[in-house]
Amino acid sequence: MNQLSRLISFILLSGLILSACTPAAEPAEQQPAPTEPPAAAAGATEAAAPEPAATEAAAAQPGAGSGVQHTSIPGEPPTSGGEKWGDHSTISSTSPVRALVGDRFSEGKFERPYNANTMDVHFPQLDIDRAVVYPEDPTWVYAVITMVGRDAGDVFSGQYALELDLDRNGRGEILIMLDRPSSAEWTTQGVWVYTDANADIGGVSPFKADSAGASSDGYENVLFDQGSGDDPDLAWVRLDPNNPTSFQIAYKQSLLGGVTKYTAGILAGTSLNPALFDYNDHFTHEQAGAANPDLPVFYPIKGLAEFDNTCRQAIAYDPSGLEPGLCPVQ
Ligand SMILES: [Ca+2]
Ligand SMILES: [Ca+2]
Ligand SMILES: [Ca+2]
Ligand SMILES: [Ca+2]
Repeated sequence: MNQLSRLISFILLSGLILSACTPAAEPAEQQPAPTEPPAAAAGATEAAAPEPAATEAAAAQPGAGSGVQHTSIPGEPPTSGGEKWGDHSTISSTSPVRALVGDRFSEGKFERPYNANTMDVHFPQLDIDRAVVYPEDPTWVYAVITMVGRDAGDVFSGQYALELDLDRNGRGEILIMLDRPSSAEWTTQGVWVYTDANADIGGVSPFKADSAGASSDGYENVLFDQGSGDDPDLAWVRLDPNNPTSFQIAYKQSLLGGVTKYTAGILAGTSLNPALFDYNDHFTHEQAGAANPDLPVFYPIKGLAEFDNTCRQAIAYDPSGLEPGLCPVQ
């Protein structure tokens, strides 16, 4: 081999070594995180515990939904009328670490705004006090949700949902979900609208715990993601300018597809997972636990904690009384 061919061989060999080494030397590609939905939405495909770390959702939220061009912004909710309903609270109880009323897993009633197992921390920001829905406006439906309070940091550090049952059979069709409402102005940030496109929520019996519902994927369809969707103005949230323990939701009448009579319920939790509706079809009673010590086999709350819901309120009609989960008719 002469000098020239040795040089060429050296160059070729060097090139081969370099090209072989180059890919391995490059750092692993970073996953683009900012567009990821919050933990609750990301968990939609997982039948996991409903309490993914709230701090993960916080990291994902800022910036999401920004830059959306809005053309229709909600106004002021009415100050009178509306469909009102209340929920239990244990905050005034002289004996904490329990909820004697309002928590009945087998019937889909939850009153457990406490930490798991010890139940010695009460979360006022997860304890629903009352709600009102104003269905009269031709464009917007307004809902005002009042919690027992804010958290120790004076914020609503939870996730909240308004569940709508358009055909009043107990199986919800629409879930409007909020992640830690904090804006004084109407915003679509932190607002999602889900639908149950394959109508599999509730198992055999809506509101009743039954294992047949465990295969349900819950609310699997994302109709609206913080301003992304066919209608960028579909659903909004803001803090209630008149009450520090309330926040307000506005959603378009058009979301209801012409339905004017339906039922609505509220849920609150450190983290809500649209895939786990109905919650009592995705846990056993043993796993979920109970808030009432009168059920010693299941007490205290375990896998399903930091969680509250309300009965279903009839919106804009007189209920028959047969609607599953219906609030007591007054
Ligand atoms: Ca409550
Ligand atoms: Ca339904
Ligand atoms: Ca069920
Ligand atoms: Ca579904």
